[in-house]
Amino acid sequence: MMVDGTRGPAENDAMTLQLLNRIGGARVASVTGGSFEVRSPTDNSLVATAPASSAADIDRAVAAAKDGFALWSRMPAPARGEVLLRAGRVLEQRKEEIALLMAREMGKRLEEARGDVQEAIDTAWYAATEGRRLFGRTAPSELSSKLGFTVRRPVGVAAIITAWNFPVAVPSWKIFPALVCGNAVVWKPAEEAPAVADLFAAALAEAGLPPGVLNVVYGDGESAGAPLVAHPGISLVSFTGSSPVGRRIAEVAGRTLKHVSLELGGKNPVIVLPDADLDLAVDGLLWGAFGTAGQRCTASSRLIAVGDVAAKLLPRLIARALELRLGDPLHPATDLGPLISEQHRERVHARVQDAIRGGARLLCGGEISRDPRLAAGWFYPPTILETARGTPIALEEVFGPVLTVLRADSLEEAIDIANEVEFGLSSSIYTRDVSAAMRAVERIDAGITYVNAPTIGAEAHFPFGGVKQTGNGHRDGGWAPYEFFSEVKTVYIDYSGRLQRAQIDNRL
Ligand code: UN1
Repeated sequence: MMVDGTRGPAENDAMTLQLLNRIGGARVASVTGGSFEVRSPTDNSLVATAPASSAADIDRAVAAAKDGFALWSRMPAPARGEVLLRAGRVLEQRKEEIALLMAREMGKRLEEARGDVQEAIDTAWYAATEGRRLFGRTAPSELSSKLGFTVRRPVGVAAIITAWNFPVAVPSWKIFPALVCGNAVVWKPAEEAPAVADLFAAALAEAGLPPGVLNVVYGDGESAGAPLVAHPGISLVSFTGSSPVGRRIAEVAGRTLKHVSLELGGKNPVIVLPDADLDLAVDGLLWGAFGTAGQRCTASSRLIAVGDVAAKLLPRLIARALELRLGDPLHPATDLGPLISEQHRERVHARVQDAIRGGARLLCGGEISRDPRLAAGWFYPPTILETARGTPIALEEVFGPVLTVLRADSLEEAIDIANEVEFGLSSSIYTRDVSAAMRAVERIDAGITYVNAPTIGAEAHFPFGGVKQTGNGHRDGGWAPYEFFSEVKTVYIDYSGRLQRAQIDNRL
């Protein structure tokens, strides 16, 4: 592991943002006046203070969203789409500013932060044109002089709760379709990345989104997220985060029959067959496992090496992992920024230590650097472990730069291993054999399968989500969320001028 200079822990008040909730077009402190601090995971400098919101703030935000809904839901969908078009333009102009703040606030490398913002811009273009589609369907009626068709209607106020690891892209996947469909939104961004969320919300306001249509409430899950999900004024909940929290949300929302879309954990496998292009596989594994310091729900966290491929693949992979540089996310030579927090690094490290105690073989990493240039941040080195099937590290999500190596004798066994976790988000296979690739595509239980590409790299116009404990059947991305954020009304128009009875009249 190599090290790049990180900035000292100097605190600069001029760089500290004082955030306020955004409710009904106004920027307001929390009802209690309480706030919390957001510190950079790179150097512990103070990035922002944000309101510590609770149920009273949620009440206000939902009331404002109801007013916003009354106006916004009546605006024609193409006009709503035009606001999203303008939002895309504002995000494009602000791309660098947002990316810089993102890198500072949550520690993602600047290049990746730019990609995060670009994903939101791509989503805005898609959403803008979707305002002119929102297709219904028509079918012939079984009765004469009668027309049947469907239209899509807004649902109401959507609660959107998002994670810190894609603090702009993932909110855009949910907020833009919610808005185009005519819903109003109360958004609780992750407490680890409120400052970048505020820039995102500001872009929408600048684009001309009317007051009350997007309301933003800062705070943690217990104090702000829980009352938001439980609030009777909320009709829809869209959440990206951990599986335990997702289960709680589904339970609470189930009591009042709210619509719920959940995007949860992953333990994403990469199968490498002996015939694979190994240089390509190594490049993909490094990017998939260690990009965003492994803090992606799509991170490649299991390498399943088939047959004799491990002997050639592992030495190359380890040598390249050891070359990766930890450091300041703003420095162009940095490969891995820090983990999000001290507690998270402790959790990641504890899992690695437990795995080693349980018999896993450490191939690289696994130790917190003592380099003074990294002392102020929550850095963790790229770590590769080889372990037996069924061990905790082979089954559970780590959400850090930790790749677990498993061996299989055949493609069939590799697919069985791929499928033996509770999650099913992304997956990948490296091979030159088209039949093997297609067998994997057919048999891997996952929402996404890549062939000869890593498990990360979803594009804005395709559905994104997973099976099993990764979600509840909904998808972000592409055309899928427009189904979730709208409801179908079926319309029958009988212009025969007489009573016509379905299933009874007009029969031969
Ligand atoms: C996530 O990890 O929460 O495909 C989202 C990817 C990104 C999105 C990841 N475009 O990895």
